[in-house]
Amino acid sequence: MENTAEKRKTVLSAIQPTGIPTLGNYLGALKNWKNMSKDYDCLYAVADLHSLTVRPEPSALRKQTLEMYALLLAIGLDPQESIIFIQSHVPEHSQLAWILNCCTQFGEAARMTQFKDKSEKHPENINVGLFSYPVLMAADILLYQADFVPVGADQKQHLELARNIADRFNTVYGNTFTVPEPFIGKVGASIMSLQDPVHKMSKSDPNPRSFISMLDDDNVIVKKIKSAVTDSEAKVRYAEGKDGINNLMGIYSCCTGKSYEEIEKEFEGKGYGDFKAAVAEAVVNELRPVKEEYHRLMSDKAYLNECAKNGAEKAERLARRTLLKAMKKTGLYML
Ligand code: ATP
Ligand code: LTN
Repeated sequence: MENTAEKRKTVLSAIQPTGIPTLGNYLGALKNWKNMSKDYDCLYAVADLHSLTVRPEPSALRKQTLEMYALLLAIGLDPQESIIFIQSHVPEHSQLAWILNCCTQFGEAARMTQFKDKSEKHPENINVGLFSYPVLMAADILLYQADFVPVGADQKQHLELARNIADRFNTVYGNTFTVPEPFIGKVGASIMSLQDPVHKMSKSDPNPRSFISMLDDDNVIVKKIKSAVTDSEAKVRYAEGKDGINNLMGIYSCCTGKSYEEIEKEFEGKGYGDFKAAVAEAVVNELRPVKEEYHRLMSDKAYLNECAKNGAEKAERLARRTLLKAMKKTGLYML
């Protein structure tokens, strides 16, 4: 007989409230969050503590945190089904992060490419938070004994570090944490800039034509895709050296579910103009319901606050259990 009582696996992920997410964030991460919410016990957080590493203007951080929370609901995450919360509302994250800081080697944190990139880009503010950023991320994950962590390809190194920290803690103090696996979707894992398709699409790119924001108007989306960089071959096919077309094919594939082969067939004998028009239409159709729902939710702040409060309470119940276990194992004196 099938064992229906088998425990479902746990999924955790988080996104920083550093601005309206891009199509890259959506196809690389958020869309998988939604897909996984049916089959797993999912927790999704707005990582506001992580955003402090770039010292945002306080009123902007406050506003963007609520906006990001609303967007998570707008993409179709159901607060009854998944636990959706704001990281700083669950103090256990910071508490476990300190314990894990003491299980992380300086050298391994110094190897993180995101730390090196961000330090280079912002030499005026290389703070210790930026350095221990991935340790807080490990705490987010390990607190909930997460089995899978859906993220874009750029987060793989941070996930590797979280696994090493979990392993080390388990070896030194005895089995405490589940060692998490990254879940990186194949096609959307790295959506590239529309203007410079060898670099990832990023919401902090100074050129707004390089990215599509999830809340861009339909006509803006069409314009941005029309002006996307391509090549001179004028043939829709996935191949090395055709970064612009490969990227648009990836976007089209994520939005329509079609394979690269099917896309090549569909556009056989057609030019880039037709292809770009189809990509734009697919993206517009994909984002339209999300935008509508987002604007509806943003006009009901009381509902959003209520959901965030319930989410934090549910998350804290789980987090507390793991934190106490870790505290006990490390020898902290407990009453
Ligand atoms: P920023 O560009 O402002 O530094 P970001 O756009 O990378 O930030 P994050 O909040 O750091 O956004 O990432 C949220 C999630 O989106 C992560 O899982 C990350 O891997 C994923 N992601 C970010 N950019 C892309 C992209 N271009 N393609 C696919 N996934 C992405
Ligand atoms: N650093 C992540 C955001 C993040 C995260 C997490 C992702 C914070 N905590 C825990 C997965 C699991 C990023 O996407 N830039």
